[in-house]
Amino acid sequence: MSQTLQPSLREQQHPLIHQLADRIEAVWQRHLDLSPYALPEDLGYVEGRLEGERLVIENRCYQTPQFRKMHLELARVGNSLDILHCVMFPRPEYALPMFGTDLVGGRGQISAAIADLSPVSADSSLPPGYQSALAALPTPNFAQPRELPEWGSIFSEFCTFIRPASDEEGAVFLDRIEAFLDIHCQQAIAQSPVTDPEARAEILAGQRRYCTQQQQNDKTRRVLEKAFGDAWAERYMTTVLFDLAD
Ligand code: BLA
Repeated sequence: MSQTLQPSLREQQHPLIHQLADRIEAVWQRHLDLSPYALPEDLGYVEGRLEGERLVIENRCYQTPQFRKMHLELARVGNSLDILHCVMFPRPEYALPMFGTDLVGGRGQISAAIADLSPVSADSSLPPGYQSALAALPTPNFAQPRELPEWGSIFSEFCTFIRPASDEEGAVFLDRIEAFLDIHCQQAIAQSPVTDPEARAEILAGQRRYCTQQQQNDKTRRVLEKAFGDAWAERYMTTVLFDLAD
């Protein structure tokens, strides 16, 4: 019997998720020297059940000279929940912020669209090159901005968290995230690695703070716990979604 090729998950997902996934990978390929990054072998493609519905998770992971791990995850629960999650983890020798984005939606509507370049320095400030490039971007006025949860204190002043109110707003959000990524890749490839062990320790501490806060997102945890159980969710959140360099 001939094997049918599975269509990629993104083709079944909300158009905004599909488009953002394509754009993230295009920016990465345009600027960076990508090599594969191996996830724990049982966690590349995962299927579970959530309240009788099928939960599918598809992960793509790369690394580059500047980034320890660049993770793009697409997930779908039955026909009711669509998720895109992406985080770029710089190597601890690079004083770079964390890029992260999460799009969550279902039944034709995206309810949460968030993206940020989050600082890891001890004083929680972005490097000057990021500050000026981000401040020079247009600042769109979205009709439905959303309030950050308490653990969201890790995000920068440029964090964009909205419920897109229309297709036009979705497109504006996509352009802004692509601009974040362009700036991030350009800044990253122009950086020299730090050699001072104290500087490296500060970067690692900042990344640890970021991951510890993100692990407190109960909305993500609950979806994973319901589909896969508490222990699996804990392992997934700490080794795949928000892990730390050794
Ligand atoms: C919100 N994340 C959510 C929500 C769900 C998930 C169901 C609630 C949607 C809503 O309030 O409208 C679920 N997200 C997931 C799951 C995965 C995922 C299951 O990524 C992975 C399998 N989250 C991130 C990153 C950021 C992030 C990188 O993974 C930001 C850079 C943010 N997600 C984020 C925030 C919320 C959210 C701030 C809102 C939380 C709240 O309102 O309490």
